[in-house]
Amino acid sequence: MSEAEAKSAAPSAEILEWPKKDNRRLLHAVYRVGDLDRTIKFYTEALGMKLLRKRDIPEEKYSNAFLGFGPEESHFVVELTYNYGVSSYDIGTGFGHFAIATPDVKKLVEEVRAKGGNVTREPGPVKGGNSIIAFVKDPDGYTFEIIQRPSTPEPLCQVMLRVGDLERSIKFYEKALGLKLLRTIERPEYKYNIAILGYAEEDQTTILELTYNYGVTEYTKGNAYAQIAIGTDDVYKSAEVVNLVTQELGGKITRQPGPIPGLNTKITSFLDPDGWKTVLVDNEDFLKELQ
Ligand SMILES: N[C@@H](CCC(=O)N[C@@H](CS)C(=O)NCC(=O)O)C(=O)O
Repeated sequence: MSEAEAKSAAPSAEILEWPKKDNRRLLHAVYRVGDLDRTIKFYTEALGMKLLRKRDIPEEKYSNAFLGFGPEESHFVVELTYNYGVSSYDIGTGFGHFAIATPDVKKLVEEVRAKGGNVTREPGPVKGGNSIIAFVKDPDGYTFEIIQRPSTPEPLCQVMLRVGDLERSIKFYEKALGLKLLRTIERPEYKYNIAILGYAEEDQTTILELTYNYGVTEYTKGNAYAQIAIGTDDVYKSAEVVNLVTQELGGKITRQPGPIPGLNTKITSFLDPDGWKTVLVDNEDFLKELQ
């Protein structure tokens, strides 16, 4: 490398270190539901979540409800969106599931069944592995995987999305977001591989599970699932990094960093190479919103 090249490479090399130094956490997953009360009832009565807050924005004709297993200051939660008058959505083929960890999968599945929930896969060892899992569907058709684990600080433990090129996605999420690759699972007998990415250990925090099915490079996104939000101490620096990484690996910034009009919370948002959306939210502004 010539001296001039070294000089021009230096700023981007330095900025690329930012996501690893930043104070990051998965904050919430945002998606649309056809009836807020119906979903709140199912999540609180069958899945054991708490209703944390609700807000109605009549000028924009939508309402939100936030649910999870603990306060938003320290837990990952779901942010449900109800758009006035829209009672159903297309989930598409790319969205996989949310997951709930529980010490007793059978017991939780029986509670889901007792509340009229739809159990799509009975409790038992995962095909090709040992962990005990089950699948249930919520009233809108979103899948929840129920995973048997000892008691954990974060029962809402995964968001699973399907991707078309696992290596590309791993690189993207490591570089653009500073997520750590915690482990990979290869199940050639079932023709899929998985990457588990997180900011802390899998039994302590919510992780992003990316699934690659052999030979499948594209999925439909539907209009139901929206995005994951992640906290950052600096949306501007974070957006600079994402911008550099999208030039190498694909994806694009869909909202330049800055305050949201009216709310003043600073955010930036972008699509990954598969088109999955992430929003980076200023940590301090987010805490102010909660007060
Ligand atoms: N083709 C599957 C690949 C992922 C997969 O199979 N995941 C495991 C859980 S890690 C599963 O759903 N196993 C089904 C079972 O054990 O019944 C997909 O795209 O969802």
